[in-house]
Amino acid sequence: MKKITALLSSLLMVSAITPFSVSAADTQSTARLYFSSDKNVISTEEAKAGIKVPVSVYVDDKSNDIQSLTAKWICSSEYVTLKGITDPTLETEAKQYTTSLGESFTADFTPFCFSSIVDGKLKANGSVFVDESELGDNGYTENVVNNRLAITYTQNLMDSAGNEIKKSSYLGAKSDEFMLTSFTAEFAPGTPAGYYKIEFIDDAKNVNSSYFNFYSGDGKTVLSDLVFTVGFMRGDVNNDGVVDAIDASMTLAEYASVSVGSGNKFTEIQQLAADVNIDNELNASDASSILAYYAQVSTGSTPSFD
Ligand SMILES: [Ca+2]
Ligand SMILES: [Ca+2]
Repeated sequence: MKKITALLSSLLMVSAITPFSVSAADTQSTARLYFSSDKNVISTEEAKAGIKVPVSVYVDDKSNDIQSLTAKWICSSEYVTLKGITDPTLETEAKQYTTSLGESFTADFTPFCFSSIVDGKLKANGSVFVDESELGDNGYTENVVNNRLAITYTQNLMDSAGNEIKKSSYLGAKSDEFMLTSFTAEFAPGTPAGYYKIEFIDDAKNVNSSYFNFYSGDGKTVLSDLVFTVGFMRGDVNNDGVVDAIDASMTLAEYASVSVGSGNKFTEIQQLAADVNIDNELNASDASSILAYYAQVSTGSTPSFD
């Protein structure tokens, strides 16, 4: 146990430092595509009955430099179906919206971040286009066969001289105040316990990739996948509703026990909950990730296992 405690404290030191590390000033354009879902943990009961989970797609464009973007994503599980992608040009009932800057506007279609407010009204300055092979019935992608969805935007706001207007085309003060699109992840009745991932397709050499075009500089693309858990909470090994140092310690103890041939003591569900890097193995890096996650929670930053 002494050895484990020592290991744990060295892990704690490493993980406590990591969240605070600041990289050198980056002159590159940077942007991150990510999913947002109110619900990432699905209970055994919910999975038994089947459940529809709404998911939104956002872009965090720190450099405010994206000219166009394509986002494509997939879920490879047979238990999950992606459907109902929101078409930004689809007309709905007119509604009143307010941005973080306090500007009010009326929109008769879902506001998305590649928009702007002109004369108090929402104007879409993006367009939706997809590869011919990906076209769905509604002119946007809903490729049910491959369980893959995609959406593409370009900005094309011009001033009176016909020059492209830069850095003015997002709705709101930041790019990720309004979503790019939304869809539904449908979990089939009887979905078993486990991890379920919705992943951005990111093979840059493949035409079916997610990518950004930037106004200037070399763009850096960050794609953050979405992980659902069914029947447990990721990292919560003792199932007390929180992820903390106890979970990390238990994971390390289990790893040590297996390493010295004393056998596996975790239940199947605990094994899943502890395998936070989802590689079907339990080791010190899982314990370290759990601790790092706990450190992020403790410092008030948004925690992430990825
Ligand atoms: Ca716990
Ligand atoms: Ca692992």
